[in-house]
Amino acid sequence: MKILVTGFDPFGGDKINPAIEAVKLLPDEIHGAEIVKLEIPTVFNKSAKVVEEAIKKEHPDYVLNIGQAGGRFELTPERVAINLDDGRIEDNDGYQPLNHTIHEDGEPAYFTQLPIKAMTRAIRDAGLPASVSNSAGTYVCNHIMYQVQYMRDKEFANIKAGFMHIPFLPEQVVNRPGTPSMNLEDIVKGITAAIGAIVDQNGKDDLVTVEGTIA
Ligand code: PCA
Repeated sequence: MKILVTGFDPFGGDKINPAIEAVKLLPDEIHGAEIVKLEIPTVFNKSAKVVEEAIKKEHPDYVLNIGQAGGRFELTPERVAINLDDGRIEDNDGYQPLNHTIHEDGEPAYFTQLPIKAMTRAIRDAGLPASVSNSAGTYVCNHIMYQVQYMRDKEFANIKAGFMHIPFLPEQVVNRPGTPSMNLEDIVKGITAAIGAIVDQNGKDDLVTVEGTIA
């Protein structure tokens, strides 16, 4: 089994993005699955082209995109991607779509094929905070999650794909009082546990457990 794991580059004035830092530190093999790591730009559309090329080259069974969600204190596997780009800030190419439909011929939303509850459970079992999230926002993270689902819908039907958000690193919150963070080692541990759950749950339905929050 092969799993393509991507991490975004820094954006929005930060010098570092925990997503690509953590992805770089993942083991090359998790529960017997080969892990292919890829850095992608925090840029609408271009990020999707980079992932599409990697899918064509690597033929992964699973795609897991990782991104930073500054302000969250848990690792949060995402349930759903919506057909909307609405940037609070410009992307790294200076583009800021507002109220923009990603694909006119795409579904309004796509649900992930990843076992998000098993992933959340596995992260919690590793001793780290996690919960299922029901919104990946409307910036480049939701965009890439939606784009990979759209590719799956139109072209790569056999792929299972999804997204996980991760918190800031401690060094990013030094001047952001009251903002949660998680150290890099723990983020890597949490992502590794989540990927382990993807492998273990392969071919089975997701767990039927409570792994979310109220919101
Ligand atoms: N987080 C942003 C985009 C890149 C990243 O790491 C987001 O949540 O949309």
